[in-house]
Amino acid sequence: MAGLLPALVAVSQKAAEVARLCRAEEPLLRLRPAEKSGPERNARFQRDFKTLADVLIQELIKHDLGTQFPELRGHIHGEESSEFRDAQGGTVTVRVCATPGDTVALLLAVLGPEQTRAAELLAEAVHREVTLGDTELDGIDPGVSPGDLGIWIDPIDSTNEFIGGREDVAPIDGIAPEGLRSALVLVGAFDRHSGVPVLGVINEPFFQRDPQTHRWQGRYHWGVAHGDTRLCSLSPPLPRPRPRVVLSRAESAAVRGALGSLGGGPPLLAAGAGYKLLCVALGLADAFVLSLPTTFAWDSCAPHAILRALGGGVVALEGALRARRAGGTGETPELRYHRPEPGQTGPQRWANRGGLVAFVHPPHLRAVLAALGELGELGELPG
Ligand code: 2IP
Ligand code: CA
Ligand code: CA
Repeated sequence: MAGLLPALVAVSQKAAEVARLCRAEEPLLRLRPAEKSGPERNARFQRDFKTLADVLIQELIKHDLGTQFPELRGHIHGEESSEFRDAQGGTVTVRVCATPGDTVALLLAVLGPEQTRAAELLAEAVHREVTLGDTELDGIDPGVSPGDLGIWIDPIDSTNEFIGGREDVAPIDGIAPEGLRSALVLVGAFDRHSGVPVLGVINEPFFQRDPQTHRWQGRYHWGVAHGDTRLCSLSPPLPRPRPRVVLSRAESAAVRGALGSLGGGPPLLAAGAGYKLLCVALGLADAFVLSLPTTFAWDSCAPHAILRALGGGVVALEGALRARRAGGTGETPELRYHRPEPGQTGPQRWANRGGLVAFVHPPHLRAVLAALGELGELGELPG
């Protein structure tokens, strides 16, 4: 079905524009984030927050895709609930209304009447038509019907870095360890029946700053992996002889040490699950390993489709190590996105509970599993 990929890219561009607006305009910078609690909170952080940008971006993506592709309605999922606390402590369901004026009125219910300028700026961005100057996208037919797909949205990945807003974090070996750079918009499509990711868009709203205007400029990447079709805006990176690994700061010393022993240098540390997955797609790292259950379907679906388009993939670490111990020699099964985890509630239904390994070149996956297999035998891996 032609048209879906450009639509995914267009919504990611609109989302990126809203994210940039929230960091650029004084009335929006002053909006306070809401703290997540109970099952909504990610255990990765002591305190977990969402901003109005997270909720509004998710709703605009749902709205725009559902309007263009009615077959997708009811199958567009995302990290956030559409509820946001209003100025009085009540809840408002955030959505894109029929007219900009109605959206302003709804946003004012969340923000309070004194925030008219903020509400207007946001509504204007949400209702704006996005035109893509990317004609290459129009000719791409992934050969799959929207009626067979589901969507996972992470409206802003690395919300903590988005809120912190550090602008001038120097990259180490090409990888930004933290800061705004790691805040990304992730939109992925998976096959409703098999759960395999087939289309992915990663948008970097804060890729670089224009030296003249100092405004942030973004960029995006896309991938298609369906049947025998493999298409990507990126070229497959050249493999290093020994894999360089990127890790979360939350990873244990044992895991860091085992992966450092692969010979590709000490693991690089970076914020943002999506950003680390992107680093692998860009070839800045050969593998992203996560031994903790702190990512979710919305974090990995879009980058996973791009990694598949490049010839790689994302596997569950725990399952891959188990298969390796059992002497499995075949391909390691990859993460799927269509079925909630039985017995779990809330976001935990969609957690990548067995951790993950993301790679482009299968020999790197095997090297990582061999290094961590020994740790697992020593009982030093969580789970
Ligand atoms: C988070 C975000 C964090 C990541 C965590 C994700 O998503 O990407 O940065 O932790 O796993 O769930 P880390 O930075 O240690 O990799 P969000 O910001 O959307 O909650
Ligand atoms: Ca996320
Ligand atoms: Ca998020």
